[in-house]
Amino acid sequence: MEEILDNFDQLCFDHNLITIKNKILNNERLGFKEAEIIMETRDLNSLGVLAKYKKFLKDGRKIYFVVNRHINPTNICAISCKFCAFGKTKKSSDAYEMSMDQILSLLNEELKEIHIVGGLHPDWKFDKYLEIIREVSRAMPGAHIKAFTAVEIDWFAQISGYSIEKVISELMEAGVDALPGGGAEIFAPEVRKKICSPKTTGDSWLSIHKAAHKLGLPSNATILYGHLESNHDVIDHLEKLRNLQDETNGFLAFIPVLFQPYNTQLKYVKPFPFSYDLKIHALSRLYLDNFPHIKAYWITLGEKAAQVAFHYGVSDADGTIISEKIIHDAGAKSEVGHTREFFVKMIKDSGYLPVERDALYNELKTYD
Ligand code: V47
Repeated sequence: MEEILDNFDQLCFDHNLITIKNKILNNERLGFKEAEIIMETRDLNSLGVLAKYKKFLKDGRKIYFVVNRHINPTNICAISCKFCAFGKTKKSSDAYEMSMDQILSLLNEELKEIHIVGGLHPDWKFDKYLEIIREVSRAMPGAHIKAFTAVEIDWFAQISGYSIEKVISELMEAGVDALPGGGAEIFAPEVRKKICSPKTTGDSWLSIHKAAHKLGLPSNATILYGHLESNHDVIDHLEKLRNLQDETNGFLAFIPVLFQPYNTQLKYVKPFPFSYDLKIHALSRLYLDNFPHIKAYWITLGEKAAQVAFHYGVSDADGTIISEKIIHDAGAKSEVGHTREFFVKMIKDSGYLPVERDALYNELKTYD
């Protein structure tokens, strides 16, 4: 594997990256200073080589994907976050609530992962959410259910009076197999206050995932980037996740989510250059050395940019999704879903080996 780095020093024109390369070759952990160098470098290709090297050590040429579907049972939300275009009040003409029949009609035998998240409905009881999980689980014994962000779990604890641990245990009993990574946004309190002040704090998000891991429930983590954050905020976010992962080893994947401004109260935010997306993905791979996977979330990146991100440390392409709403309400330009065949071609066309997986990264099929 070292041969990937054979000519690194000759080709690299940011000499600070050579120090980082030596640390990576010696399997030494990167610190805050090295992360800053990564975020400031102009030698993107050399950075990509380092992230690709780290990815290859873990998975070789494999890029994973899953046949999955997103279900958002309601967009009615008791809180309003400035970055979000999905949440609606009950009175809004765009508000919706899905019936159980509508939810169940979205399922089919092909699905291996069902991702369920939605608004914090002001009238729904915790039992209603449990019932959704029970019914989906009953209808889909061959699929994993990845449901409810830490923000929803915090809400369920408030409306039920249960502890976080009791809420998580009830969800697991109903059929939840993993927690999605949403709601992490950015942990830095000052920026979090500006983009989503009513939301669960960063510390609570972390403690809910810690509780889930302790109860044996794996989860993902995200960062929402491309709004008001600084490089320091990004690195601090990764540092907190790396520390928690050292403690629990419960995270499966990290997902950088690029902010989409349309229809949000942050539409004045100027777009960042594409180099910033690539740096975030490469830094995630290199800094989160204890996370099994980094995802390219093609919904926010766009399909072509996601293919480029495969060369910047990414090992997972998420999946078919079929019908994405949350990010498309905020103007995402990607398709709302894709077929299995699309992923096989997309991954092969980028020079990688497509591996179909389930929600827990068990390998189902390799497409040679
Ligand atoms: O946390 C909302 C994001 C997230 C916007 O765990 C926005 O496998 C960009 O968590 N621009 C939910 N993002 C998505 C999410 C996720 C996605 C894919 C896979 C997994 C996983 C998790 O959606 C929220 C928030 O960060 N979001 N509005 C917006 N305007």
